[in-house]
Amino acid sequence: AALEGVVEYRNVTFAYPGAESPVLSNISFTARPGETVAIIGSTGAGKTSLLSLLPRLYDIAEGEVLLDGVPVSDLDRAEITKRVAMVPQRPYLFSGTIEHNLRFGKTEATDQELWDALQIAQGEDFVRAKKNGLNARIAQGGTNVSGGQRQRLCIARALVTRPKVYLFDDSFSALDVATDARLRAALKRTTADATVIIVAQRITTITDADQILVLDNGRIVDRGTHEELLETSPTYQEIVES
Ligand code: DGT
Ligand code: MG
Repeated sequence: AALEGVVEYRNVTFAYPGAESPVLSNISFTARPGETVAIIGSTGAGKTSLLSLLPRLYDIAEGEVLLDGVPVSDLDRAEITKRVAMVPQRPYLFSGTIEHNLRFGKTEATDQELWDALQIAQGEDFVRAKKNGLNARIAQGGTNVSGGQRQRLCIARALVTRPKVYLFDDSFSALDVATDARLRAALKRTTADATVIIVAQRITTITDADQILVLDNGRIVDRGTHEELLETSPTYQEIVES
């Protein structure tokens, strides 16, 4: 049971290179396979920074980020990427075909696997509607697809890599409520055995998370399930009401 995708942050404090004060202070939580941990908090709270420490986009000064019990600082990025897929807040597409964009980092996937990923990501219909399907061209930066389509292609790209850990950074915000709900229902089936960490703006996206971390100014100020936080967390109540 060595490589299952257990994520643990242990007393993590992090400052950007050259910055004076930390953007994250004393962050501790564990996310296990089969669980969804959601992170919520106002803009600038440190949600993206927190996620970025797992794929080692930055190294930390204090505390530990562990993947299956091993500090990520002892793993190389390629090794982490095999197990962890991050859908970034500003999903990036590069110039090339849709197939090209979906296979990024996973050349051995079959076409059927690409279509399966698109189906889960609610991207199948718009790709089928294109004359060239998977061979349709994407312009540099994905400027010829909508923001929501871009998000769905980037979610499909993550699914193609079949990771143990999924990091979704506000990945559902450009979707309408109905598409968001369909996508998450499909994701839930597919990622049932994976570890899922979701940053979200919309409360409905995270009400069924196993644990919600309320992040404020770089600190976890409250944690619990949706029901628990409604009872105990004024900060969470404020977010729910906003
Ligand atoms: P969002 O996406 O607007 O909801 O905000 P968060 O919660 O994702 O916040 P985050 O992690 O992007 O930013 C937290 C703080 O860190 C904020 O004061 C801006 C700062 N920050 C973010 N990225 C960088 C960076 O690349 N360099 C430096 N020096 N500071 C950064
Ligand atoms: Mg962010």
